[in-house]
Amino acid sequence: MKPTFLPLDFHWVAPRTSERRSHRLLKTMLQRRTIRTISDRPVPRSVIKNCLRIAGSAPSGANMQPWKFVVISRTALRAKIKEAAEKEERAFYKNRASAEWLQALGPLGTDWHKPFLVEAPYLIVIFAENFGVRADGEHVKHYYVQESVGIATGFLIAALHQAGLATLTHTPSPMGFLNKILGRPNNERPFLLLVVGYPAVGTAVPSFAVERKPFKDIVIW
Ligand code: IYR
Repeated sequence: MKPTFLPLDFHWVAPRTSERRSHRLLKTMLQRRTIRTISDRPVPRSVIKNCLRIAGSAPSGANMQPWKFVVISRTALRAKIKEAAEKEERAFYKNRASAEWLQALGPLGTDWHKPFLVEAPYLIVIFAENFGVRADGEHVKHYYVQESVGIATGFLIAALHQAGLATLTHTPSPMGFLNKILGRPNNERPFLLLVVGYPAVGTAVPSFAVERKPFKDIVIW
């Protein structure tokens, strides 16, 4: 297909303004924490919608946008997901995880209980489309699926945080049960389960995870 182009709508920002904005954003983003106790306080649907639009604006390989976001607020569905996730997690903590892995998780204080799956007002399951399926059933190749969906998920987490919500990136393993419960086709693979809401009263976070690596350890300039 012959490329066609549109003029870019770029919003120029003075260097001083860039500095100010990046600093403000840094302060906001450094306050983001993964939490594991989430209240049932309702979240405006419109906020979730706007954040999903932000996620869907992420760059992707050949602009294939190989993602699907399944938003779950229905209690019965959340209960089913909790039951299935806890079944996998029980096996994970009991048998599947290596001693080394369990040791790495020690400071997080996690176990197989996942009450947040029914307590949080929203679960968002992010699916990666390994390939696309056209209306006529033809398959469409997707490129850099992991990278693209990872970027979109990063956008989503950052957007929800800036909108004043808290998240938990939950990865029950394996996650195949999500296709079944949510009726998703086999070109879609569960990528991540994002739990969204407000922190429950008294939420605490593991002290070790507050630490971020020093700049010099993460950047080679
Ligand atoms: N999926 C399990 C275990 C787990 C694994 C990692 I890596 C974490 O950073 C946190 C938890 C669970 O959700 O408990």
